[in-house]
Amino acid sequence: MKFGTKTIHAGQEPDPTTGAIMTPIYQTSTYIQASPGDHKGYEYSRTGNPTRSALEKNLAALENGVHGLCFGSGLGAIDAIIKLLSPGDEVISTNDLYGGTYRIFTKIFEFYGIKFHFIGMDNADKVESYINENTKMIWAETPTNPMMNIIDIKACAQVAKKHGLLLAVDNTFATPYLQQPLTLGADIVLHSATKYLGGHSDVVLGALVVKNDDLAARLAFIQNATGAICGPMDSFLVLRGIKTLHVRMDRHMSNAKALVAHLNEHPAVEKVFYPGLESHPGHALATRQMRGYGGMISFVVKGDNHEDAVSVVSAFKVFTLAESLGGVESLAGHPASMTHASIPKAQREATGVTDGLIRLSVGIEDIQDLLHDVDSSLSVLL
Ligand code: P1T
Repeated sequence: MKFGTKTIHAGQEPDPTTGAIMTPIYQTSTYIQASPGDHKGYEYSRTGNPTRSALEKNLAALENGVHGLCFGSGLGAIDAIIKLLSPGDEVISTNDLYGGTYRIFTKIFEFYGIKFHFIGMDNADKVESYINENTKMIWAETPTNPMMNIIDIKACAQVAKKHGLLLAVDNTFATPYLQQPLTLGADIVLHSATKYLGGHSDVVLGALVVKNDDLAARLAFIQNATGAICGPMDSFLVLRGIKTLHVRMDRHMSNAKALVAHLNEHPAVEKVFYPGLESHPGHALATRQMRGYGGMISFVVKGDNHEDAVSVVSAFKVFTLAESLGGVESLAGHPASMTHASIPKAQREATGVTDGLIRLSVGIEDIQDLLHDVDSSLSVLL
């Protein structure tokens, strides 16, 4: 099946008992056993639930993987990945990443003896230079949140293979429509399905997809043993959202393209970060690695100061000032004080997350309204 058919059909069969076309919300915690161990494939909903299974199969197909595993949030999924490691193990991670990922690494897992090296991942040789005998994993997020840097998945996968490491890729910003990390050699792909996969800002959910059976079994053990699963209603909402993923992404991207062109010429804007811009350092790589450049844009207001950025994000009328991204509605955020506030100021500024940076999650509204909103909000600075 092609991608736009998989979104609608993969992992989903008409319900065997009623013929219902849509996967039912199996709102049950447990399942009958005729005698101990004699059941129809499900025994307890932490271990497995048919609505969650349909979503897990669907995501495995979209990512060209074999096994999907769903969790109560993107961070719940990240937590499961790091639990593959032991005290003393080391991870090389991009230094430009979602603030909550930085927080779970430094405030939870460092306490359990895992060491993280946060580095710029513009070059796979640089990644390789941080490897020592304790290194077990490379952690990439691409495009990065919020600076829209592009990391070469194939080159990182080669380094990971050479040294026997796992490569985990957070594919939240790209979605499997634009980029399939497993096909490029990654071992684990991670999603905050809260974002584009769900697509309607009505659910929090996380997902992993892998190809390797042993790795899947270890992750399924962690999923069941630590219990950070998602419920059937939330699984249903993400399954429904995914059916329109490819259609939504095309519109997110055409709207983003028009906004980028406009912002790039705007007198109140200092710099625009979008991999579709030819001036973006990751443009050539993004063109090779992705089907399109996505719906996320970051930009710095002229003068790069906190007050001006806050006045602009507070003036939006169609864009809503809010955490999160990837929904049909346009959202604006101020990373320094919102999504990336958990990263120490000096460290976040070193990666470009300055006080004047604004992040836009471009929705699928009419582009004229979005352009008008950006213009009138930026006019407070002119
Ligand atoms: O919010 P949750 O579903 O737990 O997913 C965490 C997460 C993981 N990875 C990336 C790239 C993310 O952007 C996120 C969540 N991000 C936001 C809430 C945000 O506004 O950036």
